[in-house]
Formats: sequence, structure tokens, C-alpha cells
Amino acid sequence: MTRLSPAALETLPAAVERPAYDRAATRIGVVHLGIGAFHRAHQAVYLDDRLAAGEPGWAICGASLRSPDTRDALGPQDGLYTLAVRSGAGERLRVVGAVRQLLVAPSNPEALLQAMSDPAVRIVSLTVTEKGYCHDPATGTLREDHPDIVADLAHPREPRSAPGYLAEALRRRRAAGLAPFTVLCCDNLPANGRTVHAVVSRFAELVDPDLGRFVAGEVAFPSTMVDRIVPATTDADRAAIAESLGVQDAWPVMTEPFTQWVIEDRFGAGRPRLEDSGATLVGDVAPYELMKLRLLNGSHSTLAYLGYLAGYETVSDVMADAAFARLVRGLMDEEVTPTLPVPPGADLAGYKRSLQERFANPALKHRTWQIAMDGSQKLPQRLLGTIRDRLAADAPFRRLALGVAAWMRYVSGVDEGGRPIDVRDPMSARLRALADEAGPVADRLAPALLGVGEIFGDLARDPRFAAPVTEALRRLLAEGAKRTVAGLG
Ligand code: CS2
Repeated sequence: MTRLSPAALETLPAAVERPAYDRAATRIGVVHLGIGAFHRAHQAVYLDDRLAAGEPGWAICGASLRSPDTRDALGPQDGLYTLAVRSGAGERLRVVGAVRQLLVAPSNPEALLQAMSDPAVRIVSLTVTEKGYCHDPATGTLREDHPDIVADLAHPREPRSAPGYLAEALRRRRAAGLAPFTVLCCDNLPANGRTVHAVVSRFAELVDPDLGRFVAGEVAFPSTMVDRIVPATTDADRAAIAESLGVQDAWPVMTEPFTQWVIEDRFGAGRPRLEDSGATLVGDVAPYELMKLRLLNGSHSTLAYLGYLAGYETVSDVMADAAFARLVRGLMDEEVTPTLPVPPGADLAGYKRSLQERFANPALKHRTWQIAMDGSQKLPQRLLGTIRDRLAADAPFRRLALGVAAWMRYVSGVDEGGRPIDVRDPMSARLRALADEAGPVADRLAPALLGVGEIFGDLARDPRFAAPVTEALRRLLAEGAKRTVAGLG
């Protein structure tokens, strides 16, 4: 089958949207680190809209800091790929043209540094996942003992970490008399702009105190709230898209109709008019971020661990179970909502209704296993921050405690049928060792995992936290996830 390419665009079915601009006339203005499916279904689509709206200077150079897979898939397609927007109402296909260059950092670090040092590049955006910043999830500070950071401090001119690349590229631009780019974190970190600013400033300071002062004082790191559900692409998806297009796309991305991008309007070197493509530019992102991280991602993680243990493969499968749907409504309404400042103009009840519809979207095969990844990096901002606020208000949090207990049950690595769980987490070996030593006994397993300071910090020492988590774990071990959730009432 013919491969998707610029020449193949005219052969596509009329219903398929395609780039409504001259790609050859566009110029790269954004370097994106972490060119995975989420970036391609979210930021790249907003930028594709800006290119179509007559802002040709905002095309994307996409770089992978780890694997060549995306470059290998999209390179032969001149960066083109298909976005499949799926819902109960059907599927809409669009070919996105905004990605004009693809780089793989490990095989050519110099090419990436040169791309980031190009005067036309004014924004460096990132989706490197929560673990990609080499920070301590509980405190948000740079982990100076992280192997990539240790290596980059020894060889700052040949970085391999995101903080390393940002610091070296900023150093080069400064040495060349060029204005710094704006660093735009698009990952689900708490206060993501401020957190990454602190991490990169500290790294730069360790390389050269003067560079540290420059990054801290002269470089813009606006915060963002990013939202779109993007399941991992499967071979079945590839086959279905090829069938619909009549050409082969090696790596299309699947997503939902909903998309949201709230951005702190603080850019050091200009930006595209993203507000004209549906983004929201604000002075303070914090209330939007808190709403999304605690309501959407907090529910996602709770549903993912409990749902996986209950034998549900996808989020929509979990939501089809009335007891789990009730759990999510109770968690959102009774435990999370009281901790949230309402963002200006937000309809919280409507937002929560739309979340439940989005979770139940049958056309999105969003695996519980995918969301369950990297819990050690996700729990602090998704569940533990909310729990801290509940503790401060002396208010109950039994569903949130069950979410934490389900994570504990999950990272112990054996499911309710005695089968091994493929736990993906930068701390999986350490967590597994703690779980193996404690055994499937709540009074030993809970304190063993609560003792991981990088995740729980001082929470472990609060009996008002440890007790309900241990009790929930005891029920999960004794009765299993389905009966435990059904018994919540
Ligand atoms: C999910 C997120 O995998 C996960 O951890 O909770 O990727 C989620 O789908 C997005 O944040 C939605 O915007």
C-alpha cells in the first residue's frame, strides 16, 4: 500500500481534512522535545491551525530524547500523520502538516542543539512525561543524583536530559547574542512552568552560577494546563486508518473531540495567536491546572488501578460498571471539589459531567494499563495534594485513600488471578522489592510503601492518612477490587 506523503494528499477521500496551507512556505519556530502521541494530538494541532490561519513561522521541529520510533515512522511521510477523532458519533480524520523536521537526540545531539539555537526558534515546548524532568515528585526539586543529571553535569556540552538540553541551548544562544526562547512545559506537573523553571535554573547553576542566574532571571517558563485523552496507537488502529485513507500511515494518533489548552500569557520572544485556535491565554493557570489534575487525572489514576485489578482493560469498560461510575462521581463531588478554587468562568458541574462522558467514550480504547504507568511520578499531584487539603480541613477522603491503596496493590506486581502485572515505573524495581519483602499483608505492605519519601514525603507520618490507606488495602487484599468498590456504596 502506498505510504502517506505530500504527493498522496490529493488521493485521500474528500472527507479527510488536510493541511490548508503551503507547507513549503512554513518555517520552524517551535522545537518540541518529546514528540509522542499526546503532542501530536494536542499542541501540534493548535499550531497546524495557526499555519493554516496565515502564521507560517510556527512549524515544528520534533525531537525524541529516547527512541527513534517516531522519526522512523513519520520521516518517510515528510512528517505527515493522521489524527483520528473518535466518539460515539463516529470518526473524523485529519492529516496534520505542522511537523516539518524530526530529530532523534541520542543519535545526533548536536543537530538538536543547533535546532534549539536557531534564531527563528522562539519556543521550546516539552512533553517528556512526568519522569522526564529528573525531579523529585514530592518536592518538585531537581534530583542531583539522577543518573542523567550526573552525566550531564559531567558533560554539559553533550546533554541527554531535558534540563541538560535546555541549559546548553540557552547557554549557546546567550553566547551568540540571541534572545532566549520561551520554555513551554506541556506535561501534567503541578505548577509545571514554575517547577521546570526551578529544575532547569538549578541545573544551570550547577554547571555555571552565572548561567544559573541568567536562566532564573531572563528566561520565560509560562505554566500551562493541557487536556486531551490520547490512547496509545495499536496495529488495529493503523489497519483501520489505512483502510479509511487508502494509504498507509505508520503512526496515526487516536483521540477524542474534546481538547483544552490554558496557557499563562508570558512569552519572552513572541508567540502564535493560539487564542484564535481555541486556546485560553490567562494570567494565572493554577486554578485550571488544579481542577484538571485533581478531577480528571486523579479520577483516571484511581480508575486505572482499581479497574486493572478488577480485570477491566479500558476506561470505558470500567465506567460501564455502575459501582465504579458511582465511585468516580463520589470522588469528584465529595472529596475533590471542596478542595478546588473555581477557575474564572468555569462551570464545575458541567466540567465533571463532561469528564464522565469522556471517560465513557466507547470509541476510545484507553487502556487502564497505560494510565497506570509511572504512578510514583503521578500520585503526588493527582491524589496526594488533594488528600493533604482534606487532612488540613479535617475532612474524609476514603475514595482517594482507596485510589492510593489500589496503586499499592498494583505495584506489588501480581494481579487478583495470581498473574504478573507489567508495572512500568522508574521506581518499579524498588517498589517491587519493598512489596515482596512485606508480602500481601496490609499492615506491613502499606507502611513499607508509604516510607518512599520521594512519593509521600511527610504524609507517611500522619496516622490520619496511613490508617484509611491501610484499611482500604486490607479490603482490597481480602475482597478484591470489584467487591471493595461495590461495598463503598
Ligand atoms: C492519563 C493522561 O496516562 C495518563 O496518566 O491520565 O494522559 C490523561 O489522559 C491526559 O492528561 C488527559 O488530558
